[in-house]
Amino acid sequence: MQKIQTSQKLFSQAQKHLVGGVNSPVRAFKAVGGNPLFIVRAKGSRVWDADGNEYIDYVGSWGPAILGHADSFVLNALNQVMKNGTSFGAPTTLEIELALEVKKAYPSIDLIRFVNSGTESSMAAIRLARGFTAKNKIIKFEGCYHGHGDSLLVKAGSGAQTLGIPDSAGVPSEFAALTLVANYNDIQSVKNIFQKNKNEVACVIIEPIMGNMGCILPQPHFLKELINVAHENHSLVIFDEVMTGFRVAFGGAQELFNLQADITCLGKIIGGGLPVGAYGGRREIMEYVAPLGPVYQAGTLSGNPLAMAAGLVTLKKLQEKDVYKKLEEKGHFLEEGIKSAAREVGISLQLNRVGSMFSVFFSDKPVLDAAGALCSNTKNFSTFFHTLLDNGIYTAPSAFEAGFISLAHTVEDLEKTIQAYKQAILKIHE
Ligand code: HOZ
Repeated sequence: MQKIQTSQKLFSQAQKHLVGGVNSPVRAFKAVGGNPLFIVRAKGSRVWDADGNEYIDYVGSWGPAILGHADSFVLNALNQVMKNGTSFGAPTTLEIELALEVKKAYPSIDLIRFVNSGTESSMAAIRLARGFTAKNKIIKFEGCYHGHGDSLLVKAGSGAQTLGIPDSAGVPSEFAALTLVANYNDIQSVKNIFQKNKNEVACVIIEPIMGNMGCILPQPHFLKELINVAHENHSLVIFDEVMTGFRVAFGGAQELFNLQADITCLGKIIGGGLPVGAYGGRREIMEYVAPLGPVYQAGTLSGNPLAMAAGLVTLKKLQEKDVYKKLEEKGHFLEEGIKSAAREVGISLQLNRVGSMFSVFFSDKPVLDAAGALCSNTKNFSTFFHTLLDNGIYTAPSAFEAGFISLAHTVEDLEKTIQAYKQAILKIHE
């Protein structure tokens, strides 16, 4: 076991001043036991904690670090831009440049609005859908997580699921009643809701590939049928691509499955590691947003030059030759290695993966929805997680989060990771 006394001391101090010692609950090690590691430095595929331990990182800042940490092109761009000031609260050319790159990737987006986080983007997208359709109800899917907006903390995944509060206290029941919950990969559940709520549903919001209940893939035709059903009912479809945007393909899940959402939420990668979110869609919908239309949404730091610059460089680098092919190769190598380690140990697991985004579920059945993820064996997850950590592998402290591979992960990193997974699998089956 590695020494973590400094992290422990820092966590004791942090708990005196910060709620639970952390600024986002999923960072706490509550579900796995022990204390969170304090990270002092990150470069490429690695992070280092306050005690000097080095880890191969699959959290990747929960998704943004697709180029690897502290990428030199991103750092150079930030250095240049910050010399001219960090925030003006006024338009800059960088916003136009980043908008153009995003539109290149997403043909479904005519107009875009940059915000500061994925949460902001989904909150605004819901308000826009309600404003545009003049309807109040929304449909979401069990286990999907779209940030911590009131309407969306209903049967939510990610930290809310990990900590056992998928329906948060503090959300008025009157709000929650407007959120109707369907089952992912179950089109009939969506049809039933529309049937019972005729002309009342403003939109369906979905992570087209789930990433907040672990990584769960859509069945063939599910998303296409979802769009058809929603449109037949005069409802909008919001794809929350905060995680999948620029991750599973340059144009996210929409490129991968050749689909177009009415509104798309983005975040994580488009900020290159700085706080950013965005929502965009067809012109006639986006023209409902102020100052063009009656749906109000604003932000002092929205589109600030540092975040725009980091995002711009990141998106430019992602357009270099074979980037997504390389990510797929790395993902495939890791997947095959972990599966073969599991076979050697003689246990069943499901490895769900799209390109560089993956999850392992200890189940002998395919995991296709939140119920499937919850049925997987999470009893020994804590032991599994800590064995990975002891072997130098940093993953999310939750059985319900995806792992992310970056362009900086080397074959040696992946080989070491496979060995660590083998140790962890052995440990929980001793
Ligand atoms: N969407 C991320 C987790 N799936 C956010 C991380 C956090 O909640 O801090």
